[in-house]
Amino acid sequence: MVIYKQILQSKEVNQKLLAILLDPDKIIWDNVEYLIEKIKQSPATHIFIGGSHVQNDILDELIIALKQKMSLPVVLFPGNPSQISDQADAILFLSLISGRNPDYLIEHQVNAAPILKKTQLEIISTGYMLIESGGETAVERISKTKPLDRYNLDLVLATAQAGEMMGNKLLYLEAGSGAKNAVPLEMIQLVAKNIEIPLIVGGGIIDLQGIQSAYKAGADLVVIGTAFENDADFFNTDKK
Ligand code: 1GP
Repeated sequence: MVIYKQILQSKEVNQKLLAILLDPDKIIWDNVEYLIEKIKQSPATHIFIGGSHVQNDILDELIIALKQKMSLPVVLFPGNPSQISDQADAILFLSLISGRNPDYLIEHQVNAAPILKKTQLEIISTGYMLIESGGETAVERISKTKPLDRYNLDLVLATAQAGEMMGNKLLYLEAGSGAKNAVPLEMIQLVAKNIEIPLIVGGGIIDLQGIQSAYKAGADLVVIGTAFENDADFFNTDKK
């Protein structure tokens, strides 16, 4: 449990973590070297890899390219059980606990378990909570689940606590990739204060201020996908 241990240790000393989310389907292969350079110059501590329709061959190829050029841990963040690659270091073994679709609560996990058993991947069970963010997101569409009401803090907290009690090692508050509104800070604060396990926050964070605010509210790890996808200089504070 090397990667999870590192996350726990960082939390203990209040060292905040940052994951850049790469969607292999959106990668332009001619730009991979450039992208890797930009990731190396960024404050990222982890690479998350995932997407809605990722093909395995691309997945392997991308992770191999990343691993050749950098030492950041590569963590799979799969949309479905086909997105497993032995080339990665770990996988977020997600359970969509905000929803009530059994496929995303247990069915995909049952299908993935025998495949994962044959790999060396570190399995990190993660309670994944989709939060309403002002429009339909890909997670909502694909999982056919409703997000949690962003104003129903009691329900969000109860869900997070149930996720922790079920034995999840991480909790992920997700607004959805490209979300109009990120997870409310008040919600991050409430959940962070009331759970022991590390808290991941992502979706719709579009500036550096947004990252800092999420950290300040209690996020242990922030995920940035779209903003870096749109601008590889996103983390470069000297650019303006
Ligand atoms: C999506 O939380 C991640 O799963 C990242 O979202 O693409 O909006 O940064 P963005």
